Amino acid sequence: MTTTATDVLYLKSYVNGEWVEAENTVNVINPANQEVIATAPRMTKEQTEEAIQAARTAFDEGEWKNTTAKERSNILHAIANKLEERLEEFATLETLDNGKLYAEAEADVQDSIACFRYYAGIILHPDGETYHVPDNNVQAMVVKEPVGVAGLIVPWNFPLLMSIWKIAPALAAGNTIVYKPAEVTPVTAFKLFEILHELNLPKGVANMVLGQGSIIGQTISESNDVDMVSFTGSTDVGRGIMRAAAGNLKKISLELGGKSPNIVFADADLEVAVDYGLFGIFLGAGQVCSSGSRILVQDTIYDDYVKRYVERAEKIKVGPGLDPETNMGAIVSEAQMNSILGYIEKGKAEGATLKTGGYRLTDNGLDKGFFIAPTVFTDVTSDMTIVREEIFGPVVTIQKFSTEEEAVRLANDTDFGLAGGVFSNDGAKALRVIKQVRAGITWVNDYHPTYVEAPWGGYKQSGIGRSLGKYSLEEFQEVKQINIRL
Ligand code: TAP
Repeated sequence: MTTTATDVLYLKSYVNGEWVEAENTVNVINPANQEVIATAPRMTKEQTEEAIQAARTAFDEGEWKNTTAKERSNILHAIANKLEERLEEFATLETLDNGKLYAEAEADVQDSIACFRYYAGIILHPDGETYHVPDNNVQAMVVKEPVGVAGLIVPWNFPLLMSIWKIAPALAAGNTIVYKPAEVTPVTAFKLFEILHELNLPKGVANMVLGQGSIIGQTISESNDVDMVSFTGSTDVGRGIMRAAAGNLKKISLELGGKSPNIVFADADLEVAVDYGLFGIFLGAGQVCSSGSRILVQDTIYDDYVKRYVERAEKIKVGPGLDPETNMGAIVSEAQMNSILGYIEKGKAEGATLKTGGYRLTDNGLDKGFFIAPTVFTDVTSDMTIVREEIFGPVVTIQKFSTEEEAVRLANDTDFGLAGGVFSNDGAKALRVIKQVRAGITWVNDYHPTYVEAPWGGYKQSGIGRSLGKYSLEEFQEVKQINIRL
């Protein structure tokens, strides 16, 4: 396997069944070495509006919404099959584009395939209802229908997987889509649309617009011709989308940021808790919405936990994602790296103890890429910036608690509510505590596994609505009552 890209790819957008270019382009770089791997068009507001119109016409006048569930299921299976044939190509490109480990990218492609197959299956399940009304001469029922034109806006941390989490249920439900990947990671999006093009989806059903969020994402969110927006990204942009969506009261689904607690009780298996404490934050170099970025450890084992944790963090080998020796990959962009380094400086300035890491790595050939050493802070207080704000990088804080009540209070002392973990060998206590954690995605004696069958999303400022499972399909559906006089 090579560790660099060979050919520069020339990406295009995809509108109404045609490949489309733009006047301006932007270079897409490999964050492990800053080599240009692709050039991508920067579409304009007008071009975005054309894509929206294509989706609108395809929904209102095209045959798509009258396809049977079985026909759409077959298309999703066909996409999954093609992705499977090209798994290595997709995983390699994802690694080059995003900086993550090849093994992580490979798992993302496998999860993407599973997601297409899941929605190909679930769309065939009975989903209507009948209900009783106080009139025997009326047959009453509920049916599900597509929402219409769905705008799908995704971030750069799981470029392919976050896209598929939206595209699969949106198409399964019979919507037409206008999809915008993050500008820094558009490569696998383009490759996915090669597959959709080969499969001859009806014109206008699936449109992809490459470029800047402030133009394309904003246009989609404001458009009166878009019926819903499904967004994954930062809480601030999510707030803006909610405001923009108010124009035509479009349906919204927001998967936003997190600052998730990972609680370790003294009766936990310490090695397991350290393992998952590390995996919880250093997977994807901490650029994961559900990262366990606040570890809370019971006072009687605190010193031991911190010692073992720091020793293990210092053994993590950071490097290019395609190098099989690497345990943690690059930061996605220079801007993101600088933002993380800024948080580290704030942590130091506000009085936290930096136990390890805290700097950009430049030795051993890493100087051309964006790499940060795994970083651990202790002696933190709940009012510190590094405890309150999502850093989205390989930076963890380890805080001490003494009682169960204090653990719950600290865990919930955040504006976010995306994820959380509890480590304990007392099953009743673990369940009691996890039930009190105000978050949508939780684990006991585990961290991060994600199942396509299960709802994914947050409480509080971590979002509105749920991805995955039957829940996501429902996000992309309207519910209609039909009453028939007999
Ligand atoms: P954002 O900056 O919010 O960007 C997400 C997407 O929104 C990108 O495609 C971006 O475009 C676009 N965007 C930017 N400005 C916009 C606007 N005014 N209107 C509409 N769209 C706009 O987030 P990010 O930095 O890519 O990703 C990191 C964040 O995503 C973190 O907060 C993380 O927690 C969150 N995240 C959450 C989840 C879940 S499931 N909750 C999963 C992954 C990530 P460009 O960047 O291309 O300009």
